Amino acid sequence: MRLSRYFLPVLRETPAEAQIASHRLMLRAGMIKQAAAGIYSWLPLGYRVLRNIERIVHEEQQRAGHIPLLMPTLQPADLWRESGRYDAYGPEMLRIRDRHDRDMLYGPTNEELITDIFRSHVSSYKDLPLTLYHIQWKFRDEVRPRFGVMRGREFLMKDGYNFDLTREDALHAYNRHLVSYLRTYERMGLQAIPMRADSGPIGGDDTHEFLVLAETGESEVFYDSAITDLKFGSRAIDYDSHAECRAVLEEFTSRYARTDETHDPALFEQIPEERRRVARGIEVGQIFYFGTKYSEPMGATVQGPDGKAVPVHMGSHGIGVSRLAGALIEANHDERGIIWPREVAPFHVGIVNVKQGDAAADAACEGLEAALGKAGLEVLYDDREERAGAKFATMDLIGLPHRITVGPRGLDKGVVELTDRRTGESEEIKPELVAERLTQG
Ligand code: P5A
Repeated sequence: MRLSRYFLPVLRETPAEAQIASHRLMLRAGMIKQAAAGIYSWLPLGYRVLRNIERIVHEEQQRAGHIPLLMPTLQPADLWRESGRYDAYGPEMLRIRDRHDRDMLYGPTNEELITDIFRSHVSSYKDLPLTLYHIQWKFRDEVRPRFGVMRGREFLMKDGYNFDLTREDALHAYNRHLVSYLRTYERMGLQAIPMRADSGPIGGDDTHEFLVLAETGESEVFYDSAITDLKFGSRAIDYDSHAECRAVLEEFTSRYARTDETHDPALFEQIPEERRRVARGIEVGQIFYFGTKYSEPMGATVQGPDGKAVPVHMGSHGIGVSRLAGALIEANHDERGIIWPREVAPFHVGIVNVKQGDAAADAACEGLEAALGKAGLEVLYDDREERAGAKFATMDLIGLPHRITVGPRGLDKGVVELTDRRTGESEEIKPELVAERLTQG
């Protein structure tokens, strides 16, 4: 992509309304634009990041055997009357009436809609287990939308729903989600710690929130510091194995880690003092087991092996896809801007031509752009008639993992400069070796 032909509305000034780094940087880097309180347009650079987050979420969901579908954002109120949540949900729900005076709502979550799909089409235990998920916009009329996409009113969520014959199978689905979430966040370069939490309006007994530690997080958390040493890594796991998934759950939730809603000071004090931590965290996901809370009132039953109809056991599982864009920046930035982990970066590498219009520099940049593209890398080439300093500042701000600086002085020696955004380290390298270097490992 040539920057001169792209749409990257970078802001020079720090926007006054932004209180935290990620919000500030997303606005300054031209990733988002507020449309109304808590409602954002995703500009091209931000949209690329959002798509990358979605891609990882889709891949990891499907690796765990979950099936994608797409449900609408608007839902009929009647389904929520069946579950009893229509009145219970309160003012966070955006209620709409259509021209025929039918009560509708913009979905804050989809337990009712998916249960309706299930009961219409599944009637035998032989079709279980089943987990369906989608990535779709939600609306919650939050009292205090803030921090940009972190607490939006309209926000993108991955929400999945499992249907199982028995409580034991549904708990396996819960454990399987815990494992797949650990993998998902780690792939994005984030450590998200599962913490025992409160189930709120979704309901149920068992629930864990996944929190990314950050000073600007909205939740207060209490944990044993030993938990931060746990790494899921890329270990192979059989998602169908109850024992393997349970073992991971036990490994990652044996130590004390709780949000303020479930914090138990007496238990906390049993941890050696030097390991006790009180900190803040960003909630990037939550998993629930709620048994027959929806299936019973809504009549989502299957015929069991003995021929009797039984309500299915369910759970739901959410990842804050749009919030993750903010959380990733909170965890990865410095005073000059964003530092994207490679897997979610909007482009892998930026090319800065320090002397636009110089025949040799232009030709070298174009050659690099073509070679890197051919090697499967996504390239942003800053070909604007701009001062080198301004180009460097833009690259630092938008945080691409690698920068290649091309100028006549280097080219005279047959080299360009390759800079790592995170470490700031630079090396001189022959242009023809760059693609190989960046695709190794
Ligand atoms: C699980 C999926 C649910 O809604 N029903 C379907 C369950 N869970 S949840 O915890 O309420 O939301 C899941 C994740 O969505 C993100 N999130 C938000 N992101 C941005 N702005 C908001 N206002 C917002 N509210 C929730 C969080 O990451 C949360 O963990």
